[in-house]
Amino acid sequence: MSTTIVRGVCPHDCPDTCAMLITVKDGVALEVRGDPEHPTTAGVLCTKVARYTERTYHADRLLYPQKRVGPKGAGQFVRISWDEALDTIAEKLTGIAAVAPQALVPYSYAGTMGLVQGEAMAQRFFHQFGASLLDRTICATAGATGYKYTIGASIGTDVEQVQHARLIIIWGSNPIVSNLHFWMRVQEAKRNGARLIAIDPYRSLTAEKCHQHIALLPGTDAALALGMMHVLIKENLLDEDYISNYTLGFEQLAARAAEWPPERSASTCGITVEEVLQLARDYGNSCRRGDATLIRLNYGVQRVHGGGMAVRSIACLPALTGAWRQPAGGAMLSLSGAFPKNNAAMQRPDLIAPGTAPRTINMSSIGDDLLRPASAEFGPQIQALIVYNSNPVAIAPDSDKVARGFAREDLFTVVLEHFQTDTADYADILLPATTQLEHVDVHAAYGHYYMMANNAAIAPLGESKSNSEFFRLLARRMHYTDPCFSDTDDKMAALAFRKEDSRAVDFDWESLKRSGWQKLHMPEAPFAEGGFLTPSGKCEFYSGQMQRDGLDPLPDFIAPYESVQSNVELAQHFPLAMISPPARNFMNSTFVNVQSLRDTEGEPHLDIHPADAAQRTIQTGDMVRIFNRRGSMQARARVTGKARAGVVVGLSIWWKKLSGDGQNANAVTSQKLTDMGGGATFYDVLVEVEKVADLA
Ligand SMILES: Nc1nc2c(c(=O)[nH]1)N[C@H]1C(S)=C(S)[C@@H](COP(=O)(O)OP(=O)(O)OC[C@H]3O[C@@H](n4cnc5c(=O)[nH]c(N)nc54)[C@H](O)[C@@H]3O)O[C@H]1N2
Ligand SMILES: Nc1nc2c(c(=O)[nH]1)N[C@H]1C(S)=C(S)[C@@H](COP(=O)(O)OP(=O)(O)OC[C@H]3O[C@@H](n4cnc5c(=O)[nH]c(N)nc54)[C@H](O)[C@@H]3O)O[C@H]1N2
Ligand code: SF4
Ligand SMILES: [Mo]
Repeated sequence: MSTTIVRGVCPHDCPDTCAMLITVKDGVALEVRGDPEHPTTAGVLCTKVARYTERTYHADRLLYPQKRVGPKGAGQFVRISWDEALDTIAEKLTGIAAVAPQALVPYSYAGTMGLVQGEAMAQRFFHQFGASLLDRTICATAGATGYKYTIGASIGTDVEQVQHARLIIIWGSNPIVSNLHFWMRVQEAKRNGARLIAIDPYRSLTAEKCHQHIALLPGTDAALALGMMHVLIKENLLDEDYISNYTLGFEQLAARAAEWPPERSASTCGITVEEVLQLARDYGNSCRRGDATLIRLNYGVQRVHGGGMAVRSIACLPALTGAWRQPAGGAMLSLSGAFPKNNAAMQRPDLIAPGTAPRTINMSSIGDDLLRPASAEFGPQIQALIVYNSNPVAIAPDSDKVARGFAREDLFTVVLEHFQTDTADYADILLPATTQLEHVDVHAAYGHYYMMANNAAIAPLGESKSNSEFFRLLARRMHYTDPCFSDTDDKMAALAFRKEDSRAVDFDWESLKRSGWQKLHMPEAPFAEGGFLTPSGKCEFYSGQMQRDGLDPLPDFIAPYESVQSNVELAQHFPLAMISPPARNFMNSTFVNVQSLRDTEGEPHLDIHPADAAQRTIQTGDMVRIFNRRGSMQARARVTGKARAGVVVGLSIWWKKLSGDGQNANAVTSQKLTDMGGGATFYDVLVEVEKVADLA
């Protein structure tokens, strides 16, 4: 057989959504490459996904259905047939449906970002069943909500403009790790003379390569943005014309900003007054010169109590200075709101029985909810979980509670996976899922404006089945008759975007499959002349909607739940803030089991500032225990100024069972939620660190 090249898409939860070319020979995928023709991929895949064939053909791939034989969590399984697996699940779920359908809960996130293998056939199934709904808050909802109140939708500067920017503020983002193709354009801007400023408690790989690094305390970004506003207003570094035409509530905002002189901002953020002043002046003057001035704010700022307000406060800045006028200026968080997704057709919420309103479970507090008994408020106890595209035992906060919940003997758990993850160890039925090389899918993106098609490159390995095929088969077992349960993956993909929307007017699935990608129709500079998607059509410094939602209608600083300044009592016992952002060679917990990538990361590390280490007589190479009242984990210390004083950094997310003590950073994170959007607060944590005797 000859060699063929198949067009695919990287499925991972990464803004870049790269176009892949898969070389296939005799039914075997030999190699994946970045498509050189795709404008943002530009022929480059990150090191992780360049290893996609190593992951796909990994010796540990799950290849057939299994059922549990040992205790929950021990990971002992025996092979069964698909028929037995489906019969067992259907029988169990039929019993639950008869009593309390909401006792079934889906648990899924973005293991694949595909719209077909994500929430299409799966949601149809859960809606027909009457299962609980899942609020998918684990990553981005706080920031998305804060941005929406201010800008109106997740839309921002087109990444294809970034090379023209003259000043780029990289705010709570580590693009060398998490947004490589944006970084490639930042490099081009830098070669053209752009200045780069990183705002991050950690001297990340990215911060290291910027001209300036402002190392503020975690969870204090809104205070910095308010201090900047104070200076911009006081020194009249504003675009008054832009403000009067395209914004709402400047007077109220100015009154609020007046409360934030640079001294207050600096002391809240743990930085110098000079840093606040200089940042505001650099930003304001750059805009005033008419230089394209871009803020790449990212999810790093919003995994804390005031995460929504942090994003909202930062998102006000480009409207104050008119930075949106330039195509390469403005702000980017997520661009996903530009895609006219047809969720109603894909997910069929109309299948929910009329007159019923299933409850919503927040995925960020699944630990508590799994341990919660039935009550009038909560409804039925959770009796069954179907987990796909996620690894909650490793990635959800307050992991000890999550694991205790998953260990409940009376809980029935189905896990669809590529590998026997920490979560899979708790499954009653463990099912083999296909990878992106083995199924069809259609993708939106959140770091560029292209609709993307993934063709199946190879046949499913072993007896693996796609998520959509599993839910189709289960629907048949449950005797669901709606014709939508027979839709093929191609039929669903063809429904993905609304062609009535001018941005996707020429979307055609068959031609997208052939071409691989197609750009949405978007203006070059989305808000150059206003046109915000808020109720007023303006950038809302003052948000009436927030007031109606019971929130402060103006930007404000909301202190972390856990910090030395905000929780003095707790800080006496646990004086160090801990953050656990992504390690370069992992994708959340995906790829941790790929040997070559794990070898590069080595083992779990904790970066600690020399002053904090000295107080605890910790040296580089010591094994340390990181703990608080929720739990503890061990890691190898690296004494380094990369971590600012008072903050320790444990790059993540390790599989618990592949780290020394069977724990990871989520042993110490909490289930408290953000100020808006119900998001997780992974970077709002106080811990203590001590040296442990190293038996290794
Ligand atoms: N290689 C790799 N790439 C990834 C991922 C991965 O796991 N590995 N994960 C993907 C996913 S799901 C997501 S959501 C994105 C996340 O990627 P980003 O949006 O970039 O967010 P984080 O990685 O959470 O944090 C980015 C930076 O914010 C810093 N930070 C932490 N707390 C604060 C704070 O309070 N304020 C400020 N200013 N900075 C803070 C961290 O030190 C980190 O350097 O990356 C995606 N890309
Ligand atoms: N401490 C700490 N915890 C965090 C974070 C942090 O920064 N620090 N980041 C948080 C963030 S931003 C996020 S987005 C979450 C991510 O958490 P998750 O969404 O759970 O992401 P992954 O850990 O990558 O797990 C995805 C799983 O889906 C599986 N998978 C992939 N494709 C398919 C498929 O087609 N079918 C099926 N059935 N399975 C598939 C993969 O094998 C993998 O095990 O983690 C959060 N947890
Ligand atoms: S993880 Fe991101 S950078 Fe890497 S190939 Fe996928 S989309 Fe591209
Ligand atoms: Mo995420």
